[in-house]
Amino acid sequence: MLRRQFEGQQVIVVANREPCVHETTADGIAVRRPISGLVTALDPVLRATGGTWIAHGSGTADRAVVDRFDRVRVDSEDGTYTLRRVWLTRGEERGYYHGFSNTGLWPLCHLAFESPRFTRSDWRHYQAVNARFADAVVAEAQSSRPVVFVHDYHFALLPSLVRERLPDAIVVAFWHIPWPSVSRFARFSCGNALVEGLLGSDIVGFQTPEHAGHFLDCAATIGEIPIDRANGTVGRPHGVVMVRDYPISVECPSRWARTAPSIDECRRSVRASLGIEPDAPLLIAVDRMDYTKGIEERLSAIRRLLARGNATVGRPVFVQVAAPSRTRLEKYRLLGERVRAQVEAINSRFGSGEYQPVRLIERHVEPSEIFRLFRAADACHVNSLDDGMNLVAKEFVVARDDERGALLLSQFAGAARELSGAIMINPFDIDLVADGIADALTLAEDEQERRMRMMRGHLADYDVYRWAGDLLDDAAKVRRPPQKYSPDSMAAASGSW
Ligand code: ADQ
Repeated sequence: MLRRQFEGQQVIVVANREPCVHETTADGIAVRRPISGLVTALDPVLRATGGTWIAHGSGTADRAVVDRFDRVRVDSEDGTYTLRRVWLTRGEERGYYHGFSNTGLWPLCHLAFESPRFTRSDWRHYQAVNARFADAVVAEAQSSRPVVFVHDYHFALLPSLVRERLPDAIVVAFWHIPWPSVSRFARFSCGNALVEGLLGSDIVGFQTPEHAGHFLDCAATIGEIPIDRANGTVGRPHGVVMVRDYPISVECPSRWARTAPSIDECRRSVRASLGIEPDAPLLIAVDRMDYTKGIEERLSAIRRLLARGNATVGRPVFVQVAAPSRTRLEKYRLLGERVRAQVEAINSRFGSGEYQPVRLIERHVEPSEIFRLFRAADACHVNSLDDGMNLVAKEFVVARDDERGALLLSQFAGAARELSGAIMINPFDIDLVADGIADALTLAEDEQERRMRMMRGHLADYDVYRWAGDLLDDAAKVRRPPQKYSPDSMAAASGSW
């Protein structure tokens, strides 16, 4: 559908993270897939539509493989597209990425009780880098009306900057993380610039209706902007902007599940490689090492559970895969140190002989290996304190073609709206999380099957192609002569969507 829909139409994706990174190694240049929910979701979509992905060139060998236009092909059997790299100076990377985006906007948007920090210099870098990426979009555009798909909190200003220079472009912005309430958003004193920047789009997409509602509330505080809440539309000089939720998803069926060994083989080989008993109950967690993911809270709950000596759970093993993330930021380095110390403390208190209750795998793990872990586990635990969606929860469900296994899911992950077959927990209540882990590891087989079947049925209907299809399908309807705002045009536009 995507291929047909966009035949002859140029799709340009803008995202900070590139879909593949070239690194210099002792054996030459190696290609690495970065750890990012955004890349997981978007790469299969761009393979289907073709087009250009514009991203920050962050790998040590990225410059060595591009042509004179800073482009490199991304090839696979499912399709090819172009990666256009934008180079940032150390100062730009520090100010725009580590500073404004990850020390300011990330904690502003996630309710994980970390204070956001904004500085004027980071804000200037953010503005400058958004302008640099707008230059790249204009340079890559082959017509006056490309579809420009702008991703995430790194580029809130970009839609308006593109609109100024390519007024007829179809601009779709997708915000992968939560959008905060008006009162929280007010902590950033130049917030209106972000809202107005995003409103340069034709569509502004969020993960949940709640986030879309918060965004409309923030737009309403600017004044003089006509907003139709019932239809989720905002009138702007270039036309009517649609603001609504498009819950992101994963491939279903998944190529990784299709090519994985049988469940029995995964259970056997994973337990053997971890050196644990063949029938040990296994709980798996897969996260970026980020304070929003509730890793410390999970470890506290595991400690609580082990301290209770719950006989029904036997001798469980908890595998925490934690990919290093944003390690240049002290908050993230300190989190890693605390997590390591917590794991050591739990293992020395509750381990004995060969038995180590917690295994921490702190590195990049290939998707094929992650899927083996999912298939070997009795339960998967997503403990986010706040999360736009959380794809790990959905990956676990698509990995379980045996319709077994229990999902323990934070009520504060966007995925909780859809995956009603999960055991829901409040990650801030350590005792309840400990109860939830025990429940997940002892869930009756017929109940596992009932819940899994329900969630798998949902994901079969709402996979990542459906997400992109819905967004881009709505975008395709914008292929009309640019429409000026009037009360009538707003009603007409919302009716047709
Ligand atoms: P992220 O915060 O990056 O994404 P998430 O949705 O959980 O989070 O996706 C993480 C991805 O990285 C998954 O595909 C997972 O399998 C993979 N991954 C995690 N640890 C890994 C490791 N050690 N090695 C290799 N891969 C690993 C942001 C938002 C989310 C939103 C996504 C997509 O914060 O809320 O779901 O974007 O919109």
